Amino acid sequence: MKRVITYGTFDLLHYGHINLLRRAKALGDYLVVGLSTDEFNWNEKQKKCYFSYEQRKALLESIRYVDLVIPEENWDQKRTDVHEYHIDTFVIGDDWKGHFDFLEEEGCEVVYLSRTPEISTSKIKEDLH
Ligand code: C2G
Repeated sequence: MKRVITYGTFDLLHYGHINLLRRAKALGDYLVVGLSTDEFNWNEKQKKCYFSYEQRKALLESIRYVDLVIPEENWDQKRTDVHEYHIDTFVIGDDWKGHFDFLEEEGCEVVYLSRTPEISTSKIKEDLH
């Protein structure tokens, strides 16, 4: 049983997110998603989400590729999450390339996947505006 983890805000869920989650799941058998809480988003990423944590969690849990959703409350929890959830592989979009290589020290494979071009939550908001 190969276990994979990824993290994100996943606000205004779109096909770029789905492309990431599908490829992340394809790297193993079980996918955990660390979902950024509203507080973490605002305090650490200056993101104000359209959907609340609970709404974003419900959306993610309805995706066939996602097996478990946990809260992402700080930048440091990844080091302990990979042990607590027995993670083999950490995956995230390559906009984060290099940022999480330290997880290899925890015995975790680190994979950066290409982002889906042309789509982002901020682009959706701009276009709708
Ligand atoms: N993503 C993608 N293609 C896009 C948009 C997003 O592949 N067009 C990926 C991102 O690279 C990320 C995931 O989808 O892996 C979630 O994106 P965001 O919700 O923007 O996540 P982010 O704010 O980057 O949070 O600790 C890590 C952070 O919580 C990551």
